[in-house]
Amino acid sequence: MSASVIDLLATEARFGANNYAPIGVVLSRGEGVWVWDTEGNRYLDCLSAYSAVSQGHCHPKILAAMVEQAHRLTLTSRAFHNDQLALFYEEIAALTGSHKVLPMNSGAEAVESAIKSVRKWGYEVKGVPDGEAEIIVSADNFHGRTLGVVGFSTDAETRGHFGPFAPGFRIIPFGDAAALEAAITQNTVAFLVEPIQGEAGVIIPPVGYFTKVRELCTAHNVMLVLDEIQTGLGRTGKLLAEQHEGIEADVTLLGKALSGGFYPVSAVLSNNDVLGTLRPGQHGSTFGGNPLACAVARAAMRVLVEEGMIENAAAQGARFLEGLKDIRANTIREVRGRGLMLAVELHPEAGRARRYCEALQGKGILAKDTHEHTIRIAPPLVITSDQVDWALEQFATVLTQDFS
Ligand code: IF1
Repeated sequence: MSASVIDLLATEARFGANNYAPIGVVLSRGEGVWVWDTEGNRYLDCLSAYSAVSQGHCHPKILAAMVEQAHRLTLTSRAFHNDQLALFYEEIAALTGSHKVLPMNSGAEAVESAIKSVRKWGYEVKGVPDGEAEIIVSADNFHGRTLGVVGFSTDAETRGHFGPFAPGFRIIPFGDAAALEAAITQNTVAFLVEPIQGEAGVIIPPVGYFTKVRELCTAHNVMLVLDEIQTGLGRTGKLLAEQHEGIEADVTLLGKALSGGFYPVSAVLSNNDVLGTLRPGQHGSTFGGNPLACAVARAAMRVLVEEGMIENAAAQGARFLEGLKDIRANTIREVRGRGLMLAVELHPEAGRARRYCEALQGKGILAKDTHEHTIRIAPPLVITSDQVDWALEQFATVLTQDFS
């Protein structure tokens, strides 16, 4: 590392809150699946900013939409109308088959907004006694970092010493429909769940789970809220991960790739009257639905569809998964994934996943460990077969080493 890079790292350490432990690479440029560090080394990005850069780094059409809009109008607040919001609503509703849209900024804000909305729906439509609404969530969930959200996390690191927390949440095991049925009461307003658990290590529920979940939610008038912030917009090889089981959520949460990584844009989408319960003054955000966000999101959705990225995610994801399964290495415990949301779980004796990610960096690949023994792989959806094959060669080399 050059002196200037060491200076940057020292300055970060000196002034920054120490809430991250990044891999030791300082990035300064990106294009498509590639990123470059300050010394000009090129890497294949196998994280895509946790799936936010699904359309590839600095996609030229999203960039053009952002620059054009930034020259015209960036922020009006919702005290006035702007000429982009209606078009954003129309296009996201058409794309996802939703009826109502609530624009926010971060993923966690979309989750908070959904919690508020389903509680309100519970009191005003379902008839739950005021203050009694219950929301069911899954163990090992990850829905963001805000106080409301970490309050129902089961991860000690995520929630430790941040309490006291809001009541009204029940936790059940992920992938267990009988547990859902047992947890539902007359006061249950919603089941909030990720279609595939990301942070937990790309955990795919048993086949048929969501079909059963849908049936139970319908039977008990419970809103099914799918957090598709990570799985949505093509990441799993379908527009929405719910399509793998042929179901429809009542409320869908999108974020991350909704802006192609240019700008924080999130949305709550609802298929029924959940968002219809919100009245003026009851919810909002200074930046939510601003013209710059809307213009960026419109372009991000357009290129995803027009450039065949969803189909490519399905095809390249299958290729990547097969290739990973073909690697004969006794470091590997399990390989799993759907579309381009993949993970390699290492045997505990193989050593920490972090060490393998650092070795991958040496081979020109940036990937991120999660939970000690899992390497998460989520490249931009524009990755080509040749790039997948090249990545697989690097993974094969690194995974056959022993860092225990
Ligand atoms: C970080 C993980 C990914 C999410 C789901 C809501 C949010 C996220 C399903 C909140 C955010 C992130 C945030 C990022 C790490 C990351 C992550 F490792 F924690 F699990 F992507 F895999 N719902 N996920 O995955 O969205 O408020 O961040 O916009 O650094 O904390 P946000």
